This record gives sequence, structure tokens and C-alpha cells, in this order.
Amino acid sequence: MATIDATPYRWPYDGELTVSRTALLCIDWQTDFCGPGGYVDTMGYDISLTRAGLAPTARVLAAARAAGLTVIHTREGHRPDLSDLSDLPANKRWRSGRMGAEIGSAGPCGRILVRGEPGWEIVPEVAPVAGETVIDKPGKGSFYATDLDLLLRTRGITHLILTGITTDVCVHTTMREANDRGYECLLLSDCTGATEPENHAAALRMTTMQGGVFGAVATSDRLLDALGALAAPREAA
Ligand code: C5J
Repeated sequence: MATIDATPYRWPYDGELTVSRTALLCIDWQTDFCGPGGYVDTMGYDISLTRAGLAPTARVLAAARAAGLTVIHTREGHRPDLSDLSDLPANKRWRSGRMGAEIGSAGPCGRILVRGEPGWEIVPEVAPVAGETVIDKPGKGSFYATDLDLLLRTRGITHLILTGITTDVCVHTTMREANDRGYECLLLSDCTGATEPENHAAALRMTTMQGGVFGAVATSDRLLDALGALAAPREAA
């Protein structure tokens, strides 16, 4: 049975992992969040924490692609015409400036968090391949000011498996948005990461309270087990 050994319940709540109804979300695996010279690095955080989930996510991506799961990537970033602040709230820009990494300013990886710049690109380890959807978003949540919900509903996707960075910011905001829209969510604990270990742990813990208030949490190995179980009958046939 292709269910996933997760906390606080075997995922999904409504039966088995179903390829046609499930998407793997890869959230903001961009140089700005996990590469040297990117936004997070420039703010002075330890990027080994945000890079920790890269290798497990690469394994999950390979298995998801082999199984035929829909794969969707997101990128946080802003339009290059920042002079008129077209999609960058003034408070977001101001706060980043306080950290010495003002969004839109020049950094070692180009203009920080600006679309088209090297720092904004998804890192090669988990880069999209042809046919995979990439959602560009100006905010932390992947549903806000994007067509993600429309794309998922059109494809009949009801279940989401989340990887990405950072656990406590864009991944959690996306999971909360998805949960409120009725999507059944699974967060992969080792395919995510935060700028502080305590925040990563807290984000995982708060997902599982109240019987799984935002969904469930599992390690990538448990998802790989389930994907392996799905593949087994096909190989025998
Ligand atoms: C942050 C993100 N942390 N992708 N963005 O500012 O989580």
C-alpha cells in the first residue's frame, strides 16, 4: 500500500499516494537562498543550513520524475524595474536594507532577488527540466499573486508534497495557503531548511499539532519507500 509513514498520521489522510493527483513542490531553491554571495549569505546567515536539503531533494526529484508526479518549482523575485516599486512592497525593501542586503541592490550574484539575475536562478542540483512548471512569485507564499491554484485545479491535483527553503518562511507560508485551499500537504523534513535550526524545528513541530493542523511531516526516505511500492507492481507486470 503506497502510504507514507508520517507524523502525526499516515499520509495522505484519504487513502493512497496517487500519482495523478499529487504534485511535488520545490520552493525557492535559488542561489539567493542557498548559494554563496546570495541574499541569505549576504545577510550573514549560514548557508550550510539552507543547503542541507539539496541532496535529499535531488533524490526525491529523480524518484518523482520516474514515477510521473507533477513537479512544480517556484522562485521568489521581483521585476527588474524596481525604480517604480512595481511588485516590491516598500516595507519588504526597507527591511532587507536593514540586513545589509537590500532587495534590488547589486551583490556578488547580481541584483538581489531580481528576476533574471544569477542569484535568482534555481541551483543546478535541483533545476527544472523541460516540461516542468516554474512559478514566479513576488511574496513568500506560492499562491499569492500567482496562477498556482489555477494550474493545480486544472490538472486535478489535490495533494502536495513540499520541499524547499526556507522552512519557516516560504515553505510554511505556502503550506498554510495550500491547507486553507483544501490541499492535503506533506512536508519533507530533510528536504527543507531554515536560516536558524530552531526555526526549522519549530516549523516542523507546529505543522503536526492539533492532529496535523497544516498536514503531516515525513522524511524523504519514507516518501521514497512509497514511490518504490508504487513502482513495484509495474515492474512485475
Ligand atoms: C525568505 C524564502 N526566507 N524563500 N524567503 O525570505 O523563504
